[in-house]
Amino acid sequence: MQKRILTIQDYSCLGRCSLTVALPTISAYGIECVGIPTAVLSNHTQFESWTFSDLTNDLNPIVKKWEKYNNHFDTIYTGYLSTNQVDIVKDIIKSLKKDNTLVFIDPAMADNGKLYPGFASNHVTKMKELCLLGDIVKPNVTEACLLAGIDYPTEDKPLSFYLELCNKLITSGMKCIILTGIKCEDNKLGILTYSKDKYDFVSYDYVNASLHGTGDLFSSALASGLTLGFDLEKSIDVAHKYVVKAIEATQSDGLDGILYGPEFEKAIPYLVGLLAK
Ligand code: PXL
Repeated sequence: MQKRILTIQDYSCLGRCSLTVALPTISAYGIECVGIPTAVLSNHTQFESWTFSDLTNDLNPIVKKWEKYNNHFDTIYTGYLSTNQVDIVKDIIKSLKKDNTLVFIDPAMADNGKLYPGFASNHVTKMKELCLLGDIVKPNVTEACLLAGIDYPTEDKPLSFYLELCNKLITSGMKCIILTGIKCEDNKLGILTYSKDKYDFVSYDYVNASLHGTGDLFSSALASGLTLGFDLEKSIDVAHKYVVKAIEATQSDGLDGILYGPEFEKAIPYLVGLLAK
């Protein structure tokens, strides 16, 4: 049966992130991707300046038009949103979600200890409400700290710190956390999966690159793997390998991936090969 993901996030024309990476990545998994653009930006907000065309008033009318058509989604995946869009997106999830719909929330609001430009602290409060609707919430360490009200760690911390961080989020009502970007003492990067009954930690060799858009690339791949029915371990593994391949392609080209994002286009054949195995 053809799988289908609804993803709700912005379209940034320049600088690979959000819908620009979600659509092709989800398609490469053989999944139909229905994307609702929440805004159109000239480029993402890590550039010096940008245009922002707000599509908040289009969100409900778009979904309403689908009422008499096939509006079943295996997964609803949300990413970068404006603060005033969160309540609308919560209602869209509630109206479209069926018993077997996976709700995947990437809070996409902060990195490297800071909120993205344009967000104030009320964005965190709103995003927390959205995370409570998620079957899976995928924050990076900065986002998890903001959601839990814990200071961002400026030095390496033991695994117990991250277990406590995830535990706080689970205690606040979130179902399953996939925490990315954990700096480990042995120069590795870790991913912690934490739900009420268990946790799992995997670490990978550190890839020295901070490209904007890798979080969105990882989320798009992870949501796709889960939609295909892979377990969490396999979904994370495939998504991680795909992101690393994209980072390596960017580095070998010597281009400025920091702003322009990971060259995932070159990693798509590799991803398709992994999925065929
Ligand atoms: O990758 C996250 C993201 C998504 N969308 C926009 C952004 C960012 C990060 O800065 O600016 C518009």
